[in-house]
Amino acid sequence: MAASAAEPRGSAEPTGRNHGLWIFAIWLPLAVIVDVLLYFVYGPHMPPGTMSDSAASQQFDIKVMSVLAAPVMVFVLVYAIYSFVVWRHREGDDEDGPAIYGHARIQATWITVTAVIVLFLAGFGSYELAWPGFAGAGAGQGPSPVWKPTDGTPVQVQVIGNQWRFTYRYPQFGGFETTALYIPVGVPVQFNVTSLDVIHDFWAYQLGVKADANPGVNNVAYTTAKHVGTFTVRCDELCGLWHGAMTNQGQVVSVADFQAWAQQTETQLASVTAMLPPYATAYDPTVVPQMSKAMVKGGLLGGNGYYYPPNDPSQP
Ligand SMILES: [Cu+2]
Repeated sequence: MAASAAEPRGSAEPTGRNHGLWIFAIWLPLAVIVDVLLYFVYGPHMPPGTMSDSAASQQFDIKVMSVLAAPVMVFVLVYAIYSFVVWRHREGDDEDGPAIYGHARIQATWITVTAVIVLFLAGFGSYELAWPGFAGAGAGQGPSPVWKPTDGTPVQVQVIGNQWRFTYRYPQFGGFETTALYIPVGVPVQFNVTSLDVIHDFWAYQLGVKADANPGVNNVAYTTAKHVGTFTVRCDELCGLWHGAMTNQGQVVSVADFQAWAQQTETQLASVTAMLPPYATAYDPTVVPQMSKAMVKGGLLGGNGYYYPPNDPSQP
């Protein structure tokens, strides 16, 4: 009787309720439900879809990160709501809630859980950077890619950024250049991304491909399309007035359709291709004046419509 009278007035939990256990018991089922919904219900609709192996791999990464992040978010919300309900201020109660500071078990749990999550994400992220098929996850790898597709010879597509549109050259088909972008399904594609002026960024959303287009640099990105269809290309680096309009659509088609299109276009554009600079991994527009003199002298320039000069240091 005396003990109960001596108990601090307004003590939060005269019954000794185990708050940690309660919060855990509320959090656990909620976290499991949210994770299952995220992975299995929303997951298949997460960006950027599954049109290519790199896109599918990115969607998987986002699913995994969501499944790891959601329980943390749920814990924050459960803890906040629990605090509002259980530890809210009551009339005549001037005591603080239970202290976390100096609580060894809570501290050890906090450090362990956060360390495991961060270290797992570091390992997972490093591995996924090289995946799928260790071909670099659809990102630009610079001029000498570390990760290359191992299944067959890639179809080469050069992406040329230019204020304000992308054009595409196909070196395996005579190097013709066009504004149309076609790639075959089921075959590795190597995008050689460069620019003629400022920095652009080739972003083929549904393919999960994204690579900076730097003048004078060849930035290589790989992907393998998994099914036919249309994808959107946008410039994703602010590149001037009409940056927002720098977009076009690409097509993933069957291998036979791609071959037919490429061969037909090669024939159709042959006379134009003859006026282009020879295919190179990068072009340097700043050499125009010197080039022009040489080409005028050699009868190369004038009516031939040279569009941009080859990056050939041996030229005068
Ligand atoms: Cu651009």
